[in-house]
Amino acid sequence: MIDQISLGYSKIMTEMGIKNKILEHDSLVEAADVVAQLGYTLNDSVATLIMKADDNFIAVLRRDVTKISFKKIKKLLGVEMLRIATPEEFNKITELEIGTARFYVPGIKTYIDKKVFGKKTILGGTGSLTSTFQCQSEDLKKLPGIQVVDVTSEIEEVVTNLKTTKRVFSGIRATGRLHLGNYLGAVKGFLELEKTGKYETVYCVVDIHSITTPFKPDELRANKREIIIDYLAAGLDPKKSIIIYQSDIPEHIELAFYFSTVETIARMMHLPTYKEKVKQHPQANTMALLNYPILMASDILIYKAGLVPVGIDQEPHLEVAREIARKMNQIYGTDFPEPVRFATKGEYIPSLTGEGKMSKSVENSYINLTDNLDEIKKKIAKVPTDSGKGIMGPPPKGIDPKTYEGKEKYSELVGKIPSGVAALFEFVELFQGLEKRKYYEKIYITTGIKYGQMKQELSEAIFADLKPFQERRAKIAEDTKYVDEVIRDGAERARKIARETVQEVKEKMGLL
Ligand code: AQP
Repeated sequence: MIDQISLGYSKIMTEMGIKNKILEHDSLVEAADVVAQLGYTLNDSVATLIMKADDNFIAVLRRDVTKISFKKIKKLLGVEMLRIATPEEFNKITELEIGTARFYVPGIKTYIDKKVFGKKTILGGTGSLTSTFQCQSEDLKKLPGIQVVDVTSEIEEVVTNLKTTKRVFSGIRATGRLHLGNYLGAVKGFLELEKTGKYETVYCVVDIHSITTPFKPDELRANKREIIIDYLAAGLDPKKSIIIYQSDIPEHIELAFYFSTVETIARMMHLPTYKEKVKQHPQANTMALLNYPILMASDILIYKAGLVPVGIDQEPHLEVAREIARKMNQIYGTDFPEPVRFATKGEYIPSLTGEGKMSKSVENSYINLTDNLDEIKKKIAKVPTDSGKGIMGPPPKGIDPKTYEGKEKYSELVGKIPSGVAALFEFVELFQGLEKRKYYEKIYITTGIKYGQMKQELSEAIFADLKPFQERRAKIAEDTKYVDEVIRDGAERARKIARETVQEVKEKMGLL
């Protein structure tokens, strides 16, 4: 049950015009634990820092993934001294426990870093350890006397990791053919990082992960090879990247078992990804499925990889990998990095059904990389839309629709576009550019939109992007010797690294 502290705060914020939701969870202090349990990431949460600037206290709201710049705040306020408030000072100012600071701190001036508005929906403290506040970031501008400022540097985690990390790891399950979500959310990141030439990149077909949900052996055997061919056709260079099957390096499973000694069953059971898969396959709630995130941590950490190009859906698993790295380092003195996600522009590709993400195992949700123009057209044609009649009619002549207010504001109407249409607009942005998306949004809201023409053009744009991939793929698939050699060579190179890590862990854990 939501406690009175959170309810009271929610009421005050509602009265200020800030619509909100209170999300319940276990009693937790660390933001990382809260977001993981709620199925979000640190990218979604905003911290309120209470700081002392010369003689005054101030509140600074910043995204949890950004780093505060003391220099910028000092310059902005024209102060000499700036520091984080002590726990006693924090309690006195907020009358709250550490770890529960709210967005609204009466009595002191509040500065909101502009990156807070980079996320539409954000999470923050409620004053209670058992609940979290959720609202639209734009609404925070309604807080009394706030000032929007630019006081943080780049996204902290990625920047520090990019500087220190030497290796990159990622993998894809062999549960079907690759789709646009896998390509834009993951493979594009593989390529980007390979191209930098700065890292040793290890890209895997995680075939053991494929047996954590129901599977057919013959299909798995065929699918895993197809994904290696997809990797090569997408442009991965086996001279630069190590390309492997997970099951060729059994050390992944060995290390996962050692890692399982530092994670609890309760933690694994709370993961949103686990709950989703159990819902999808209630008959297959297996130990293997529960262990999925531990094996994923092992896949990454066995190569001591600090950067992981994956879609945003994998963030809760990365949180587990970071946790395991921290615990192993603390308990056994290992030196695992805390891996972070390398995000691409297509970190979340919506399903063609308009509900949730594009997914191999969700019928009618995906476009495969191998689909021809006809197949793409048929799939895009099925994306659910509405009448497209236009909501507020054209603005009076000479008036920009963005500043024109009919019954409702233009900006608010953009947020209300139905999910199928919004998914189409997302694809338009990715394959035809942002300007085209803005144009479609504008006519959708004003004069009305003709979906037939739009879907035709979009299908052609998607196919134009996939065609060179498909041509390369056909050639590579014929060259069985080459594909076999890539897999053999990858396994040899990967095992050398994996054996070293397992040896080190065994020694540190007292097994050797
Ligand atoms: N819709 C998506 N948008 C962006 N990235 C996505 N990824 C998957 N779907 C999207 C990313 O693709 C990589 C490989 O995913 P996976 O094969 O490990 O498993 P998955 O995430 O479970 O992919 P599917 O298609 O949803 O498979 P099934 O249906 O078998 O579960 C990951 O980096 C993932 O983020």
